[in-house]
Amino acid sequence: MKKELNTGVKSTWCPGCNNFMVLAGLKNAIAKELEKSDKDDIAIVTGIGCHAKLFDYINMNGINTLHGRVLPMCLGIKTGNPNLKVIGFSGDGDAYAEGIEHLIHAARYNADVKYVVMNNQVFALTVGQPTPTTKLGFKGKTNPEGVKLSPLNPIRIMLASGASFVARVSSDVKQIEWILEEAFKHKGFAFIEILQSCLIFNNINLKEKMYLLEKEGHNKGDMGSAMKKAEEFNYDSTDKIPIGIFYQKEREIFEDKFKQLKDLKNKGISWKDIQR
Ligand SMILES: Cc1ncc(C[n+]2csc(CCOP(=O)(O)OP(=O)(O)O)c2C)c(N)n1
Repeated sequence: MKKELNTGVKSTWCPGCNNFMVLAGLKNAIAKELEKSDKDDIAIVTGIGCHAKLFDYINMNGINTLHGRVLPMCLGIKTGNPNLKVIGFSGDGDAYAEGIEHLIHAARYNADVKYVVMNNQVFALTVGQPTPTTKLGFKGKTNPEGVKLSPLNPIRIMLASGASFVARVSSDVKQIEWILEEAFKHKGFAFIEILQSCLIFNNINLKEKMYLLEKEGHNKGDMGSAMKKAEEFNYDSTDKIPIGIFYQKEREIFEDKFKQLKDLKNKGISWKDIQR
């Protein structure tokens, strides 16, 4: 099953890049999903950046789209065929700079789309400019005085925007596999942030500051507690970093609000029918 997912394309990620962990976790999760679903009934979308090369290294249908436009593309695929399982991948620049407006509305719409942000806290492919989640003081060639603006807290933004599943994990293969499985089980928009480092432009070890929300008895059905947990880490590496599921509560999905989409869904249309 897993072999089917290989493309044989030579990777241009740096040796040891955390993106390899994401690819491995994704392949494991997809291989499990393929025990229940047909490969042609899953679509992936990536944006522009190092993360986006994922598209070349996994043999699946989908679209490698424009910078910041992963979510509109996911929503387009979903409304074209609501029976497809749709997973989008962005970098933090892609998601929180170029794509931030789409992110807020995607959470509000609550279509059954899974969205993964590979957050290395830097624009990596364009060699190290700060993104909206780069920590204060971070210095690079384009900002020699260091970042002066406080980072966004995307977990809080997602909670406030109505996302029905909000999670963060580290770039650990097992964690990624686990959270993707949980997200597939969830009916609605699932936001997952993978907090990782960029070995070249932002090489920081955040793992030792991380702790699992589940182990601390966090109630993921409670918005107030989720907000409090989200505030513990404001993208400054001095903080404690909660990982796991902050919030999960199912509510009516976008596709069920419109008769046309409901009818398409009930028809059980598959990718193969569209190709004919
Ligand atoms: C509209 C637009 N603006 C800027 C760029 C230039 N650009 C290409 S890749 C990139 C950085 C991507 O960073 P991020 O989304 O964080 O992904 P990473 O490379 O870190 O995985 C930028 C700014 C672009 N291609 N399109």
